[in-house]
Amino acid sequence: MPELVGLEALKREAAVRAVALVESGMRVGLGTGSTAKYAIEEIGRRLAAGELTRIVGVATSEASDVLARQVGIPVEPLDPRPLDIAIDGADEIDPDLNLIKGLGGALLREKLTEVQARRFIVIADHTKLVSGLGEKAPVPIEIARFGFLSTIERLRALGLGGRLRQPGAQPYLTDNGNYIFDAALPQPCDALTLERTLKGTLGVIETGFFLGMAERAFVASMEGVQEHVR
Ligand code: ABF
Repeated sequence: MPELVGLEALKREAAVRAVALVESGMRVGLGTGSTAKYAIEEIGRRLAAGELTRIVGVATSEASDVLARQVGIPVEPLDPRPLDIAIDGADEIDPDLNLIKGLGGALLREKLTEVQARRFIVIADHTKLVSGLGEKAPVPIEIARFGFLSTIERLRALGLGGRLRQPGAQPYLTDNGNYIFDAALPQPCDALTLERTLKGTLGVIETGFFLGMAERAFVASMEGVQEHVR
C-alpha cells in the first residue's frame, strides 16, 4: 500500500477505525468517495489477511463496485435484507451527526443502502464538521432529466439558490441517469422541514440530507481521529 502523508493518512486511519467494527459474516454497505475508498481497501486487506471471512459488500456506486471487486470483496446487489453495517464519507456533519452527502454524486444509492444498515458509520476529515447543515456545502438534489428545467423552477420557488451540476458541456449524470441540482441553503436551515418539502416536490428524486441516520463518526484531523457518537 502506498505511503500516505498528512490528512490522507488520517482519513485512512478513520476508515481503519470504522472497519474494525466489521466482523466475519457481515453484509456491509460500501460507501463512495476518497475516504470510503480507504474503508473498501481495508476490508479487502483484512479479507486477504484472513482476519475476515464471508463478507458480502453492497456498493453505493459503480466506482465502489469496481474497487470492491478489485480488492476481493464479493459484491451483491441491494436486496430487502438488512445490512449489518455501512461505512461512508460525508460532505457536512452537524453536531447531531445529521449529514449532507452527495457531492460525489452517489446520494440515491447511498441513501437506499445506508437506510437499511443496522449501523451507519461515517468517516471524514475535520473540514466536514459544521455547526449547521449548509454552512459550507450545497445540498445535492437528484432530479429527473425529463422536465428538469421545470423542476429547477419549482426548487427556486422554494427559495433555493444554486445551480444544475454541469462540469463540462453536458450536465452531470448520476449512476441512475438523473441530473443533480446543487442547492445553496438559507442559513440557518431547518433541514428536516426542507427535506419533507423537497420530497413532496415533483421531479425531485432524492436529496443529500441524511438526517438521523448515522450512529457514529470517525473524524480525522492533524491531532488524530476523534469518535463522535449520536
Ligand atoms: C460520498 O463521498 C458522498 O456522499 C460524499 O459526497 C463524498 C465524500 O467524499 P470524500 O470522502 O472524498 O470527501 O460519501
